[in-house]
Amino acid sequence: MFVDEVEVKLKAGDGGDGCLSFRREKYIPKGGPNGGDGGAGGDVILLCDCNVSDLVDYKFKPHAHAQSGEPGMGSQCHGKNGQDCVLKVPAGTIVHNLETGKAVAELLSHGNQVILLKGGKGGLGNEHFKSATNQAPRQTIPGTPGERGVFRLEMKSIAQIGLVGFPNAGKSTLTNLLTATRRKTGPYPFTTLHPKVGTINYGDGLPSLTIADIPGLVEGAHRNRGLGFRFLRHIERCSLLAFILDMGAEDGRSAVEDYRILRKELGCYDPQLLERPQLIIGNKMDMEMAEKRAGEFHKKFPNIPFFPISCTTRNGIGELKAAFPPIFCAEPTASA
Ligand SMILES: Nc1nc2c(ncn2[C@@H]2O[C@H](COP(=O)(O)OP(=O)(O)OP(=O)(O)O)[C@@H](O)[C@H]2O)c(=O)[nH]1
Ligand SMILES: [Mg+2]
Repeated sequence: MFVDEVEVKLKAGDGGDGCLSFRREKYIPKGGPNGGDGGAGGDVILLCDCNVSDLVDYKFKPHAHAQSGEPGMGSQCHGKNGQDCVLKVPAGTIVHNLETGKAVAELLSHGNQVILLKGGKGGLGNEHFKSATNQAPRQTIPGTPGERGVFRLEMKSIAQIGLVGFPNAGKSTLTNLLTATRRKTGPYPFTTLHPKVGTINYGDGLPSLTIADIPGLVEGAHRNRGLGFRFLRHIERCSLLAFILDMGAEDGRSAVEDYRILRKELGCYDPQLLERPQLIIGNKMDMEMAEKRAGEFHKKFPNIPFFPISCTTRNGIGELKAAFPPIFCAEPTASA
C-alpha cells in the first residue's frame, strides 16, 4: 500500500502544574513555601527521514500526542518535562493546517525537522510567591495547555526528471535500465500502481540525477479514468518532463495523438506543467512500424528534442542518458 496524503490530529503535551507545598520538618516550624514548578509539555516534531518512503504509518494511526509535563513537587522539585513526539515523514512532505487552510511546513531533505506544535509551559510552584509581606503564599500557576491541530500531510516526490506516458509505454523498463531500482514490468496496463524515484549515476564526478516513474496516464484521467491523475503530484517538482511514447503500439494508434492526449491530461491537472522543459522518448523502436511513426512524430514536432530508443535492444539508451546532464547544468535550480 502506498499512501501519499493523510490527515492527522496532533496534540503537544500540556505543561505540568506548579505545586503548593510548605516545608514541614522536625524543629523547623513554619519552614516556608517549597512547591516546585511543573515540567514543560513535549513538542510535536516532524522529522524528514530518507528511509521512510510514504505516509502509510499515519493512515492507520492518524492521532498522535506528545507527553505532558509532570506537576511540580514539594522540596522545590521540578516536575519532569514531557517527551517530544517525533513523527518521521518522507522527503517532499508538505504540511497543511486544515483549520487555517495554509501550508505551514515543507520537509525536503533527510534530517530536516520542524516543530509543528509547541508543548505547554510548566506552571510555577508557590515558592515563587513568597515575599516579606506574604511568607506563606497559597498561590500557584497551573501549566499551560499544549497546542493542538489537524493537519494534512501531502507527499510530493523529489525528482529532477519525471517520466510521463501511457500505460505499457515502457516507463518502468526504462527506469530499471537507467537506475538501480527494480520495478515490476509487464505487458499489461497499470503494472505500476505507485510512483518511485530512482537515481541515475554518471560516475566521473558528475552529479547523479533522480527520475520519477509514475503510473500510466490515459485519456480522461482527469475524470478519474484509469488510475486518475492524483499521482501527477509526484512530478510537480520535476524540472524536466520526459514524455515516453510507444512507437510500436500494436493497436496502431499514433504517437502524435498520444502526445496530444498526455499534454491535455497534464494541462487539466496543472497548466504550469506544460511550461516545463520537456523531451520526447520514442520507445520500442525495435518494433515494426516504429520508424514510420517516429518519422511522422518528428515531422509534426521538429523542435522538440526526440530520442528514439529500444529498451529491449538497448539502442539509444546511452544517448538518452548522456542527454540529461547538460540540461541540468544549464539549470542549476533543478531540484526545486
Ligand atoms: N518490444 C519492446 N518491448 C518493450 C520495450 N520496452 C518495454 N517493453 C515491454 O513493454 C511492456 C510494458 O513495459 P513497462 O515498463 O511495464 O511499461 P510501463 O510504462 O511501466 O507500464 P505501466 O506501469 O503499466 O504504466 C513490458 O512487457 C516490456 O517488456 C521495447 O523497447 N521494445
Ligand atoms: Mg510501470
